[in-house]
Amino acid sequence: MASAPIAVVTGASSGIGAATARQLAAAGYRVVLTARRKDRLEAVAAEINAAGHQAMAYGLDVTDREAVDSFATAFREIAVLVNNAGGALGADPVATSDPADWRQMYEVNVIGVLNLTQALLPALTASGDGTVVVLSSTAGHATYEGGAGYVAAKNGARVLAETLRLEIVGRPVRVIEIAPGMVKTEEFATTRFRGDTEKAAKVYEGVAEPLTAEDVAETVTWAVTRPPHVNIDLLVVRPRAQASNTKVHRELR
Ligand code: 8X3
Repeated sequence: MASAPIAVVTGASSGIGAATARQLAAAGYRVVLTARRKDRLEAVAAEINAAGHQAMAYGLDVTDREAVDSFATAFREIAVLVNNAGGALGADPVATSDPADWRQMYEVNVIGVLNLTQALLPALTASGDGTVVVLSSTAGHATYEGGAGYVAAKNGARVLAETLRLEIVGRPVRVIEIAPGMVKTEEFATTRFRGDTEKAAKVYEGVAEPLTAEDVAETVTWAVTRPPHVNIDLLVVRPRAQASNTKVHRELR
């Protein structure tokens, strides 16, 4: 019996990455979960295996090119790469934001995607039907006050996906961009505000139903499981309460 195709998911220790790993495993992929925090990663992988699916954990920092290259040598063929690792740091205006935050956001949201995609492209091609997913953001499509550093980085991720699709047309590899809007995960806003849970809570204040990590994982899994000739170029997904990055319906008392 042929073994199940491999799906690599970055940033898989929590949130959208963990939910995507769970759903791709349930869809029949052997999932390789990567993230920096090996203990959390192993817990998610163990949970997937306990459910009767196939998962393994690999501690990896997507910004460490040497580590990424060495990770890539373990695979001859990979069916799916989900570039999910990323995030925002700070929400300060251009006039006062910290260049170090901008650099770090560029490193993880853009160079991280570049590192994994470059390193795994040969194995994705060798699979005969490879898929690269880039989890960008609605921030990669329109700006908002206090968002410039993150918006610039997510625009970088979007441009990487669009350009790669042009450059590899004719090869058996799809490039899919999924751009989520407001998603309430354990960590996104808390990381952005450096542990300030009050500020983080404000992001979702009064919003009836922000998207969940599972909602986004479903869109990723749906896009990935279309027949190989169907390329979902871009899928923008927001909660019903969010009409644009800056037009959010809040029910405040
Ligand atoms: C997250 C969406 O609106 O916080 O990628 O930039 S937003």
